[in-house]
Amino acid sequence: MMKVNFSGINLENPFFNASGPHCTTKEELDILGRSKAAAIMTKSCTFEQRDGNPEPRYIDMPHNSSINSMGLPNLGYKEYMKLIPELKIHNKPIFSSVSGMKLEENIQMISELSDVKELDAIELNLSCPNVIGKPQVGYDFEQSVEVIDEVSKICKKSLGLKLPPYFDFVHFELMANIINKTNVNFVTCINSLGNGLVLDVAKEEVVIKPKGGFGGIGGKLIKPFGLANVRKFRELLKPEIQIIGVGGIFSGIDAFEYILAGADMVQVGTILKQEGPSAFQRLINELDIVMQAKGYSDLNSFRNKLKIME
Ligand code: RRO
Repeated sequence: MMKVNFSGINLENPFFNASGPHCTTKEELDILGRSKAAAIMTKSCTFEQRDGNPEPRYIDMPHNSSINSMGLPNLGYKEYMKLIPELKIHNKPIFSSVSGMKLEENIQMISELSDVKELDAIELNLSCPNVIGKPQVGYDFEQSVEVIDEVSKICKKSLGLKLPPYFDFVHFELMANIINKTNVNFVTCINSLGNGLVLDVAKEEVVIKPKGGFGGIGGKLIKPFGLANVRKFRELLKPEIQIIGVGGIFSGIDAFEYILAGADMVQVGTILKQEGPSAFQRLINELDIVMQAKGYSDLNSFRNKLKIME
């Protein structure tokens, strides 16, 4: 009833984890494997292992939202190359998120990951907001053309791009035109809204340590931007490019909205951090209830069917 075909793979339901919380270590990834998530995504990897930024670097905010400046803590891509075959025991598609500091690193990591036969897809992260001195590639259109061109030449897996949130129609069009000229298979919209600032009024202080308190905002607060990016890219991208929606999905209704706006699959970040992997079963149940109430027997019955006013 909730089956999805994504990049030629059949999945049981449209939910899996966003690259971010609960997907860095083998233990965390195995727990995801045993959950109801339809696929497993690994934390964005870099060339070398990284400890990330100083703590506190993640804080829950009211209204199921969050701020983070993790700074890409991860085991390094070689370790994920070893882990991926072990994760196949869970019999789920495996996505690897890659976030090199330089083009050469992305090329090296993606060409080596392409040879891991148990890996199904690569999500190239063009939108990490939290590495000091490294602007988000997805906001630099010239650099994006170069990276996407080079990477898509050597990637032998289904290739996706994790995009930052865009706010202006001109920028949506610029990025969609770049992507439409390549053989990218999917885009993931959106990463956290970069460089928000959250304050603790009692202490008259910022709530996270890195970057003077500036960090990526995730969760409910950013859902309207996630929906807008999915909707706009669905309008502008070639139909064969699939879309993963992410940003503020806390309920089956949120997931319904993303699919109505055009998403093929959906990911969860903040709710996974706050509720843990049991969230997947709850989300599946809730989406099922919405679909039954509306009389939809599958996701295609309402995907990308959002109405606008004449
Ligand atoms: O690790 C992080 O600080 C981080 C990354 Br790579 C990202 O893409 N998005 C985010 O909110 N945090």
